Amino acid sequence: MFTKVLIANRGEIAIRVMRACQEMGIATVAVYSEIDRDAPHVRRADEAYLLGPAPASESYLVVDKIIEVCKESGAEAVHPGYGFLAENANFARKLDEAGIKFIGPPADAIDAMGSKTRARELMKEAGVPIVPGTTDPVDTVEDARKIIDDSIGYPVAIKAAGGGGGKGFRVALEESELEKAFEGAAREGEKFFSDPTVYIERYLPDPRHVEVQVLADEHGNVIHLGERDCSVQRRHQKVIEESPAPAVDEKLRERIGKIGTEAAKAVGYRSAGTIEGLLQDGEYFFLEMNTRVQVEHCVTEMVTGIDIVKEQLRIAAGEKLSVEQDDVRFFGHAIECRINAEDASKNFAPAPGTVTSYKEPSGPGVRMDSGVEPGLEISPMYDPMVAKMIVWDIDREQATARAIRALKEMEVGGVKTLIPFHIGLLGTEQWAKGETCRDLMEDKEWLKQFAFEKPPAPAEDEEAEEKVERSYAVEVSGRKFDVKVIGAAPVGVAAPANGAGPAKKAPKRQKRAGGGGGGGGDTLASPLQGSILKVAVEKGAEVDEGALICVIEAMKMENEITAHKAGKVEELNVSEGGSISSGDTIAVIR
Ligand code: MV4
Repeated sequence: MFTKVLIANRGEIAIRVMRACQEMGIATVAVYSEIDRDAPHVRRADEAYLLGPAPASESYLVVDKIIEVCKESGAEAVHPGYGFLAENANFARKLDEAGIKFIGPPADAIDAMGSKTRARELMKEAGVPIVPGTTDPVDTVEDARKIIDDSIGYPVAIKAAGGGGGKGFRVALEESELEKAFEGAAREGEKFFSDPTVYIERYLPDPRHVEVQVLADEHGNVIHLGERDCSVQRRHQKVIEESPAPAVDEKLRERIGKIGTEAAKAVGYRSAGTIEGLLQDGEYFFLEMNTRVQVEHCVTEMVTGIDIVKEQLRIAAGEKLSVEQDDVRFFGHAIECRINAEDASKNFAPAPGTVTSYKEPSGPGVRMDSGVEPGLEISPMYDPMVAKMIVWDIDREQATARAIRALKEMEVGGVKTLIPFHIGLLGTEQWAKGETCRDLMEDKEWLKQFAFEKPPAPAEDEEAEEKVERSYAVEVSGRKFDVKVIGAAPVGVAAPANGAGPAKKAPKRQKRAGGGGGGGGDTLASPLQGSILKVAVEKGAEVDEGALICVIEAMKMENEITAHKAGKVEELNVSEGGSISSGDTIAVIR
């Protein structure tokens, strides 16, 4: 087994992987972007390294930088999580060339399944049922019209070959809608995957989204862990997933499971993967394969007791699967609710912001996978998922009741989340009957009830305010170290905006002291010694509390210094390129 693994991801999935590593005695290496310096996944790892600026294209997606960190830290393998580089065959190949194990499938399997047309062709050859339609790309609208008239018939789904998960997916119910659908899918394919190629499927009017989890090792063992139903979606993104699927009985489970293992064998698969499909009137059709661990893998873990991430680690290390098909048992029912920072009443619009308070539910049968804590910003730069709540109980009805109970225990302050939506949806008759709930997800009037009057109130955090222990993150040659500074908090000292939790409370403390007539209430002093990289305001400017004043570089780390209060910048003692000592006055704000 590996001794050290790098996790090339952030948030809840990075933490999920680290938990598995820790239980297996594997040391963990985190990577992070500049805005994630103080993120929970960074603190949880044994070591952490800076990748670059906040945009993923400059940090979490930089292949060479991640390989460099592997070499520097001595990590023998990389777990990509989901998203980012998880389905990037080039990344898998480059790791291979560098002698580092990719904890995922072979690059060729990623390629084969990445092209949805090639995947359909391969599956057809392997005898896996696909949604009727083309396996070759369709070049023009005229070609499409002919193919549909000759064989498929309306309605049709036009899908981008490079797509997946609903990106580049359009529907044409009749011929008059074809041109618009074709061009829309091609445009989206070009935008998201640099590939305008599209293919055509018969559009199924009301299918269920049913997928099967597979595991394959390099010793020829391929097993399935049953199915998940992910029919509750918005904008083609899943919001609730469950296992077992309400519409699947034991016989169908066996059939779908076999489709899954056959599909995996057909591409020489290894690691954990998911075969997604549509179920309509008892007929099951292959849709696409996700060659990664998925967000919703947890519901399968809850009903089988098998730790999918640990199996991935074993497989990548060349070991055998820890279970055989006959050992796999399904017990009870699990439901996952994605707690996104979104406003269900506004067409599920992302609602990024700072999480001011955070309380997780607990009690019997509740699992929380999350990467947030109070003070953390849900950045518009990344996925808006705050947490996943997974519950287990003996049957669907009781699991539903447990989910609603747990959702009511949960509190997320500062940002709008899907918590009220989940409570509402799980309480409907449609959900109780095991319907797809598509009518509800598209019902604007019904969704209106989940509007927030105002953003959830920030919580008072008096206890933290009293703390005089301050944690700083320092980076030495790009590697992160946590330094604890213990003592009385100096009055009027600015907190670096990206410093650790308690330090952020400094402005509040300072306000109090100022109120007591202690002077210095207007003075923003430097918390550290360093050089001025950037000055963001001019003398005389009106600033809001928290506005960026300047950036101080210290120990190779950029520290954003923000206004400790709102007001006018009456004095400004910093200039770009200059240096500053700890305690020096940066600005006076009145
Ligand atoms: C379909 C479909 C109907 N016919 N393909 C693709 C991505 C996935 N997220 C949803 N996808 C669909 N593909 C054909 N040929 C309908 C959907 C679909 C869906 C399927 C099952 C349950 C809920 C759904 C919500 C939206 C779209």
